Amino acid sequence: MKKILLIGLILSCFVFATDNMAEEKSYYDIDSFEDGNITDAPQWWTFGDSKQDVVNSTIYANSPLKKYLGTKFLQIKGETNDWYIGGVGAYLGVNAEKYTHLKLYVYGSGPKSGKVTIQLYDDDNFNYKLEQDIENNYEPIFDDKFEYTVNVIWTGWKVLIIPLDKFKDVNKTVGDNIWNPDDKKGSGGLLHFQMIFLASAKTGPIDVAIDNIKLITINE
Ligand SMILES: [Ca+2]
Ligand SMILES: [Ca+2]
Ligand SMILES: [Ca+2]
Ligand SMILES: [Ca+2]
Repeated sequence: MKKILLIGLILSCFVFATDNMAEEKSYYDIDSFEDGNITDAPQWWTFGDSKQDVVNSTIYANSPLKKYLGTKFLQIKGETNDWYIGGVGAYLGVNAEKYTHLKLYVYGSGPKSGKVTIQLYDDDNFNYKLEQDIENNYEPIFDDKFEYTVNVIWTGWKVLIIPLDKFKDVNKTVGDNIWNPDDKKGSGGLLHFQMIFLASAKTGPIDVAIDNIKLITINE
């Protein structure tokens, strides 16, 4: 009797543990900016002339999505006379095979808020590194680069859920041209996550904000 009870207990612990694990592993947090800076967890690098600040979300106290922003989010501003403004990127090195969508909150300040090109780089030569050609705009030498552009034309916060299969390989002569961010053969999976900030016209500003960047799994 004691033995049966013990087995029952072990079984229920196991079910509980696997349940918990399934929930925890159904998404991967890239950043929610709650730590108040972009130089830690993850350590974002920045480039170009865009100005990005972690801002207190109380300024959007009236937004229906405010409660999901936590206390802070990333605000992006800047301007250009030739489309490109700047960007941010982070090293992830994560096996992202099981994720199906990128989910993020994007704030728009009207029909000409700007554009965000999101870039994903997967490791195709199995070394956890993105080798870049510094003579050629830091393009990858061995690994794939996938892109998806969000044209921010709305006002207020919006939740975007972008299927990863909407990202297009943009370097057909480099990598294997397949989205395969797994850990097979020692691959580092999804190496870099980058966002490039652009104006909505050749000359103009960007005025957007971003929060709660996650990879998620949606079972269809
Ligand atoms: Ca936040
Ligand atoms: Ca590599
Ligand atoms: Ca490629
Ligand atoms: Ca690939």
